[in-house]
Amino acid sequence: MSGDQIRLTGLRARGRHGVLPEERVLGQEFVVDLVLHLDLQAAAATDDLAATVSYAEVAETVHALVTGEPHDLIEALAGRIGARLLADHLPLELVEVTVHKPAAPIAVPFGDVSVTVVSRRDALVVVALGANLGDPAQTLAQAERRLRRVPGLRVTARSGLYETDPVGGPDQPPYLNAVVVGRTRRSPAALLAELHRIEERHGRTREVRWGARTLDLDLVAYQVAGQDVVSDDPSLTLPHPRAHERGFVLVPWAQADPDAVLRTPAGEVRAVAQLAEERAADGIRPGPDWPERHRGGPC
Ligand code: A4P
Ligand code: MG
Repeated sequence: MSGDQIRLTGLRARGRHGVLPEERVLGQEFVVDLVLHLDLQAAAATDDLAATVSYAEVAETVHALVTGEPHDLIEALAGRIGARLLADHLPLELVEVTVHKPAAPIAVPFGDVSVTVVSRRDALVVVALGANLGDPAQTLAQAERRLRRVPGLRVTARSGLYETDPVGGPDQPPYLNAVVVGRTRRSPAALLAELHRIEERHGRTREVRWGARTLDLDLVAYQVAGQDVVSDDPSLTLPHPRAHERGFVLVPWAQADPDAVLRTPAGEVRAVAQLAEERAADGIRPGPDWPERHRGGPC
């Protein structure tokens, strides 16, 4: 975790949470404190609200949940607040929600009672790797190792290497492609920045779109609770707008995760294995084995 945080404390609202009938009728004051963990480096450098989370919006969400549907337990309220904040705000990696109930029905004198529930993001992420210049097998192997070292990303599966005919762009050599699947607490934007950093370490420059390259890393999909996060932002479109029609992504992805699903741009949720089958004849061949890491080599 980066250590960056936003703290929002003392949010007060009347709610009807509790197990006693009078608590449901009369209601009482609840106080919420939040610690939001997220990477604030981009916001600090750019002064751009889009790179962080609006605490005003967060406060309104919390207010609506405290004043809304009653729960028996403040634990449940705290968990609900955490889950909603993670769902609404992709940059959030971890949320600590403390709910105080200072007027709780306790028969002896007391100062305060509170619970703290910690909710963590655990998204599924799919990264497509491609290379057709230099030594593509070594490049993809190094890139895969670098992905394993990205903070907050846990690689859970990788496909084999596939040799694929180039799609689009100028005349160029065949590609080696692969797909890596993992779980992450990082946001899509933070992951894309990590992918770009890995590409740059392999000398990737962006001259010809769809042209030959030492390394291309695309964020193909980012799924929360089994559902694709959708973004039409041109700098980060999710799911990747061409993934559903590209055999060089679909075939390795289906091999790495046979149960994967993908939301197409038309809004249909399709099995990746089936999409892959439809594209399997598009110049996709099993490639070499992943190269062994050689001692003393660059990594
Ligand atoms: N961008 C938007 N959304 C995303 C996303 N989900 N993942 C933006 C990654 N990048 C995303 O990408 C161009 C811009 O797309 C970036 O500024 C990024 O912010 P790029 O990597 O600079 O350029 P590119 O790779 O040429 O474009 P793109 O759109 O990623 O191309 P494709 O569709 O990935 O095609 N044939 C074979 N056989 N194998 C290949 O791997 N790859 C391509 C590239 C063409 N033909 C190929 C292969
Ligand atoms: Mg790309």
